[in-house]
Amino acid sequence: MKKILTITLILVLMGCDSLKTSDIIFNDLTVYAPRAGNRVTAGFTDIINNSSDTITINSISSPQFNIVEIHETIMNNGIASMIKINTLTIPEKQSVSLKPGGKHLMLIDPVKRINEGEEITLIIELSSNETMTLKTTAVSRF
Ligand SMILES: [Cu+2]
Repeated sequence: MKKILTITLILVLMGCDSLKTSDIIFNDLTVYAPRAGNRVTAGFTDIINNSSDTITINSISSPQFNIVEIHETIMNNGIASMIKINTLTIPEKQSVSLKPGGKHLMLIDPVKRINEGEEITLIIELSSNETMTLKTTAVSRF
């Protein structure tokens, strides 16, 4: 009996490790090319967690930007300001939208001038130690 319990426990632990990143979808990933003379730009996406595990994004980085942060827009007496979020959690079978006026990606300090159509890579690090690499092309704000 003890042996069966042990085997069951191992299977459960393996189950936790077998998060399939293919179950995590970044829909409509949009990154804007920074405006001329501007060293900050924004990115938006809908993150869909189709897995049966809660996922947490611990960090996001990009070879094209020195700093990538997740921000949330908050209203204070009618004035919008942004705060940095350190981690972003998406419960199982749920989604989180990064959209204008809400949570968003803030891409700061590009390593070189980024023009419309240039490839942007985002490296997503999950708390499960898995890494996802996303690619999109910078679009114009106008
Ligand atoms: Cu921001």
